[in-house]
Amino acid sequence: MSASSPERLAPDNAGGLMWEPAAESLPTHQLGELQIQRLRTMLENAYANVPFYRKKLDAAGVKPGDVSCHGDLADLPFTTKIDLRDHYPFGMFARPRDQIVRVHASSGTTGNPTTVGYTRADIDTWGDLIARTLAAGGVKPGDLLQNAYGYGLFTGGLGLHFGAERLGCTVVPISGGNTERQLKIMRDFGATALSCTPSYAMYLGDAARDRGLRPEDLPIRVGFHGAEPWTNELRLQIEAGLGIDALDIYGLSEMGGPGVAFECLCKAGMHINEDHYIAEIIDPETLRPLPEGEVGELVFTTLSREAQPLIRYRTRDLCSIISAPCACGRTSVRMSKPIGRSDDMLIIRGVNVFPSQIEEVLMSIPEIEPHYQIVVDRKGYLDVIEVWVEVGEDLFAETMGDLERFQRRVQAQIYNVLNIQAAVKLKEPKTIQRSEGKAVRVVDRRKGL
Ligand code: DLL
Repeated sequence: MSASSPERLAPDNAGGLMWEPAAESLPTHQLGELQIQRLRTMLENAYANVPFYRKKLDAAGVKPGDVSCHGDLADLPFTTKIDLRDHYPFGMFARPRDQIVRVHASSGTTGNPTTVGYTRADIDTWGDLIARTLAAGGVKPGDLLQNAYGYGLFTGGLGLHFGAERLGCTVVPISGGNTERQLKIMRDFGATALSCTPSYAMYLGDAARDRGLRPEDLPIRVGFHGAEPWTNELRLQIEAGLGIDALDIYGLSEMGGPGVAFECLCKAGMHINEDHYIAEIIDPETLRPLPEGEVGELVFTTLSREAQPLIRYRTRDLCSIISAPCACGRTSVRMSKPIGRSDDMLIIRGVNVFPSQIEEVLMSIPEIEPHYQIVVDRKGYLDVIEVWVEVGEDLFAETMGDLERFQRRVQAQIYNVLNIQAAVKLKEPKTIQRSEGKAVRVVDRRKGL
């Protein structure tokens, strides 16, 4: 793919643009053929270069060449986060290290994070998929994207960044936080597009209002929000607060990051980039594919990733697939907003947190008893997390100052491991409710998600 040239951009039927018009509006039967062709190449890559997949495919009795239609997908083995963790850091790579130009990572289950590798071609493809995402919101060269996703191992910051550069708009790598500066830069530089989590977009809107700024005082026109679940009600509030079209974008580190699916200006579900990912919906209990339109667990198979092909990766996100044609003219199926997860992963301000990670930190501190509770709530539009921990008699007999110091130590330890600011509340011995069955470790008071 060549880099940015405005001629590539063609209008869609919804007021946005298509970055790769031919690919984005490919007739369904051609798309299906392309998927099967790419699936076979991908399976050959996985079979030849990833010992884990060779073993798995041999055990399933499937050779890459056996796959000739979408129905054959069901014969392929699943991949889970645990598989990635077991092959940490680079055991799932299908290319030697001298061809890997970037590594990202996401917080995983207890212990190791999951790593994601990219070849040069993978980075270019990722850039194209993000360029599609931004173009669908009408962004083009001359626009200025204020990228307030976090930069670093998280895929949001650099993912949006490279895609914006590929599209040819101006990108401001401001990263997250520092609201005062965000609002100043937005107005001084004339940002026309914003990318950040939906909760931060809401927060920015409120902060602008508190400073007497009206939506029409802010130059931004469109926002690209994802990395955490959000509702259509929140969309309306973000749109009113900032005076923008707020679009949903979806992705996960294991699939390369954002750029897996995106909304067009019809705002009627997220278009899955089906020429690069095959999506299935399965029943998380029986693992059988579900009929179209039913809510189940989303499973993705990568079609073009060289460095890290993944077969039937279980995202744990629960949603449904919409295959009715979209008015924008794109031919890909869409996914509904994820309505929950089939595991216990919490998403706190865009950061993935497994309760087991918190438990591990707590249990490494001898003064803490094995009784704790994680309370997640929403203050205004931001998630807050409290960790209630029971401490032993000895500690409770200490002075107030000692207790506060201890509390800060636990908070710092949680921050070091999970990168989240949790308020630690120390509880007297035997005050956290005991359970007769499964312990209720997590109390999620956020509504509507
Ligand atoms: O959150 C990638 C991303 C960055 C997506 C920026 C969009 C924008 P992870 O940190 O690996 O990757 O988290 C992936 O976040 O399995 C979902 O549970 C959740 N998630 C991501 N996007 C959405 C969304 C990035 N639009 C996990 N709606 C996924 C709901 C989302 N949940």
